[in-house]
Amino acid sequence: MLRAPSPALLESLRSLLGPRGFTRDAEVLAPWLSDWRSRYHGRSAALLSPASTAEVQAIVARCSAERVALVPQGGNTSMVGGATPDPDGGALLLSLRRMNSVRSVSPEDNVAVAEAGVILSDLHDAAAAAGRRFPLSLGAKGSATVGGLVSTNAGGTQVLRFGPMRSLVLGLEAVLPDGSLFEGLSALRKDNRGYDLKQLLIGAEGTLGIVTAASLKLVAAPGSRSVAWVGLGSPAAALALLRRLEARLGEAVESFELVPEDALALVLAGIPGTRAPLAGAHRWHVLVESVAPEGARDSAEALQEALAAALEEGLAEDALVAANEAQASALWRLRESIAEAERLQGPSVKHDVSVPVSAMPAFIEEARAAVEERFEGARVVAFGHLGDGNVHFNVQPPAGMAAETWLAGQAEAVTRLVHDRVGEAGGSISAEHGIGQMKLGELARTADPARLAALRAIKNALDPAGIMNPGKLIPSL
Ligand code: FAD
Ligand code: 2HG
Ligand code: ZN
Repeated sequence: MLRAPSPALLESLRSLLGPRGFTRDAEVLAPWLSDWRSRYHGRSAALLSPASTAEVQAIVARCSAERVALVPQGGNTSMVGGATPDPDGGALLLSLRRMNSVRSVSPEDNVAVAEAGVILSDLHDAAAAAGRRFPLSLGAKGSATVGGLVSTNAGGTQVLRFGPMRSLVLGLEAVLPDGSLFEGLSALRKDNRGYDLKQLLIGAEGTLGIVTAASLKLVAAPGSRSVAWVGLGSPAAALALLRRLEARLGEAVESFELVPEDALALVLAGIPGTRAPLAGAHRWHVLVESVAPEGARDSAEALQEALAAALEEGLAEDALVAANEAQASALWRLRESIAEAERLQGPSVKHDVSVPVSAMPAFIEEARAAVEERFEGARVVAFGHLGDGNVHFNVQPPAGMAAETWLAGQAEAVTRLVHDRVGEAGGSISAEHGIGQMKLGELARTADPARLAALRAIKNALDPAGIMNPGKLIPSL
């Protein structure tokens, strides 16, 4: 049974952390008590911001002794309410944002060791300064932290080539729910000492412990990179184009992102300074990024040739290869702003789903038709990581209808329909955002009993008192 923090515990944490590490000021707490989309609102008696692993250990040991819950938080960009405490106010909010140093970058080992609070774009900069690259990126890179990325097993726009966080973490340092320290911060590429504990913590959404630092794989910085925007007729044409480009360019193709015309329209209407990349209209678009190693032929020439061949073969309708870095960034901005443009438009029912890559084109078309037929006026915006078999299948209310009313009445049924289709296609209801609090019910409804039993058994073994991020990821019995 969890308990609310006692005045004595709060006082002991205040003196442990000092004024920079402990606050009960409602104004300071407010932005961290709601999620990025403002779908969830919680309360907490205090915000704890430790500056070191030792402080995290002391916090966890004290909270564990008193059975007080902790909600770990990084940049608070979760798409599933994973970092928002419950409204009952019983849990303390534990921010890792002050633990933001890149402890080391080793170009020889191709490894960076970064604390949990390091912001992704700062990690990119630190790797670049050493002539290396951390090959994971996403639209929230200016706020999302290493701890949050590890704990959600984040994906993003380079999974096609490098995999999600799970393939990029070599080691972790983490405070376990009893306050003990898991010192797994190695740079080893091989380590077979039984169960891989770091892999349990990756994607655990803060339910098994607090990640305090990670050793992360780096790769060589590319000699050149090229970005193209392509207009085409269907998701099936997009997938055919991807396979064609891979045949010609091989592993040089690092990103392949699908953008429907309605998502592009949302961005152009809502995000200042954006403009349409192609002259004509196209039902679907993709953003392609390809690279070339140092000393090799410039990636733009090879991409240009491959796209010219695809245009001739009728796989694409139009294509533009960015002429310079500014144009490349402008194209990426169009893709990375979709989530923000959608948020500005109003609430939608979000689904972050994966199916086998080959099944994705049919899934998009058929699930869209099914939603639009059953929920009159509903608008589907399906975009994202086509090459990974993962799209964000988001459904907006009918134009002119009060969003909150529509959501309260229809959201659950829309989600069931979409997730049932995902199940029929052999897919997953969470490709990269996690379960958080948003998908607890759907995980319980759709997962097989063995999966749920194993999740609960692991949780009980490592966190028997249930103090780590309660109400997230693990459906209760
Ligand atoms: P938070 O939101 O603070 O936390 C996320 C979860 O991790 C919570 O459950 C929290 O309790 C836990 N947690 C945080 N820090 C720790 C820690 N140190 N130890 C233990 N648990 C911890 N995701 C993708 O996968 N791909 C995308 O392309 C993508 N694009 C996005 C674009 C935008 C604009 C936004 C807003 C989000 C996007 N996301 C994407 C969501 C993604 O999950 C987050 O951006 C990121 O992984 C979370 O990092 P964060 O530091 O904000 O974590
Ligand atoms: C992306 O790929 C993010 O842009 C956000 O994962 C997806 O807003 C979404 O649904
Ligand atoms: Zn995504």
